[in-house]
Amino acid sequence: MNAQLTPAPANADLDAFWMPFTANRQFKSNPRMLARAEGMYYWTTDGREILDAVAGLWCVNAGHGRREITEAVTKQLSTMEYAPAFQMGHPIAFELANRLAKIAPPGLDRIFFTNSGSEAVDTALKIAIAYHRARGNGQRTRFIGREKGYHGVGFGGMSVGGIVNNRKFFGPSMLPGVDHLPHTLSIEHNAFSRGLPQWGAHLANELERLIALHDASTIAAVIVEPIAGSAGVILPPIGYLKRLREICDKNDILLIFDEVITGFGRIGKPFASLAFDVTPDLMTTAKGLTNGAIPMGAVFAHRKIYDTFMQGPENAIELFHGYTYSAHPVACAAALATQDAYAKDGLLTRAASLAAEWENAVHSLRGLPHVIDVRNYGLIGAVELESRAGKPATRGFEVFLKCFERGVMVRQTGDTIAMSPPLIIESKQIARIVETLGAVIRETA
Ligand code: PXG
Repeated sequence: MNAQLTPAPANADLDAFWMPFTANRQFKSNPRMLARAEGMYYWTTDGREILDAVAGLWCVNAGHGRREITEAVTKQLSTMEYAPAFQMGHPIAFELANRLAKIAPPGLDRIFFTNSGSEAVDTALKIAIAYHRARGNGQRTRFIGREKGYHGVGFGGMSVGGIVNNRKFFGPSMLPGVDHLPHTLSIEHNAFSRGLPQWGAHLANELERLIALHDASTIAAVIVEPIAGSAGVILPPIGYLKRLREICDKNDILLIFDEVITGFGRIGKPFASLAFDVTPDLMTTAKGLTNGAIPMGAVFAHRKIYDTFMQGPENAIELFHGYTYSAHPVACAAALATQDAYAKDGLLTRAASLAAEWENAVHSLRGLPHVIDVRNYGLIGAVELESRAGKPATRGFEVFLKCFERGVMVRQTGDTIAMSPPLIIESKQIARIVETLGAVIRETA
């Protein structure tokens, strides 16, 4: 097994790669290099086995090294490596859209392909504005996002997002006309809630205040993650999403769910909107769409939105938007094989059967030193550690590093440790993640 591992580059060779969302100097002084992956595990360049508690970055839902995906990608590469999707088509793009339409939330059966979550978000925002314009409401251009929201890093996603560090360095280069709802994280009211918190549905009513301020006639859409991931796992209080839906309906405002992390089985249903029984007008996805194997995103649009665009001269392009790699054949092949794998192994609902065990496991960390909250839903978990005075995020980072040294890869944002394992996880691996994290937290001052 070790014979197949790629050797780590010499330290001097690490300079050229400007790493994304990474402490480059820290990393390059002590690199953590992954070389191979299979099932629930990575192996480092020096041959250590690492249990993957985050599905890569919330994307490898069917586990690593799925042979059926590799085979589909290989076959597609050797049959037709690329085909344009502008004024041309290729069969598996339509096949994939039809497959996705079958598992989509009710009515959201028109699919636009992108290459990432960020592009899916920017696409959804543009569709929202153009939709209102097509209905004669060209003044509806504002967006309402949410504090602590993460919608990728394009200018649109950054603007509707609410993570301070992702915004403050980029000055005034934000979309104009964006406002934000308050986030729903309240450790004061909801610490150690199991599943959805009881307190906080009323925070949705803040949307009415923003509508009163800007007037509904200026607002195109509200965009939220049903469960926020990047900001450290923030759950919707019971009733919150339904209330947002009601207010949007009353005011003819589109509701966009960003399901880049919640999509494809993460919380025990194909999509969070199905789990929470709230249907948005547009839904953004990526990550689990291809099991992370090939970059791809998709926007699911309600049929009424698509139909609104299908007017005017027959030969007119209805939406002036798209990417060279929209519906890339290799990505389509990867996505189809991924959907087959999910169906074959029942992965789009497997998290539901593991949720109680997962919940008990992560909540067993309650009571350990500095643990101020534990949050969970489906196969998502988070442990919030008290920040060290004047040194935010250092405790979280130390815990992340020590877990990695002991062979478990978790994700750290600030002082929150987030977990989102592949949906193929077994009981003994759940136990190992929690034992390792618990031991590390116990010995981290
Ligand atoms: N929306 C949401 C809700 C996301 O979580 C994106 C959009 C952007 O997707 P792309 O494919 O452009 O990265 C994301 C991405 C983390 C983490 O640790 C989360 C993401 C990316 C990297 C790290 O929580 N989510």
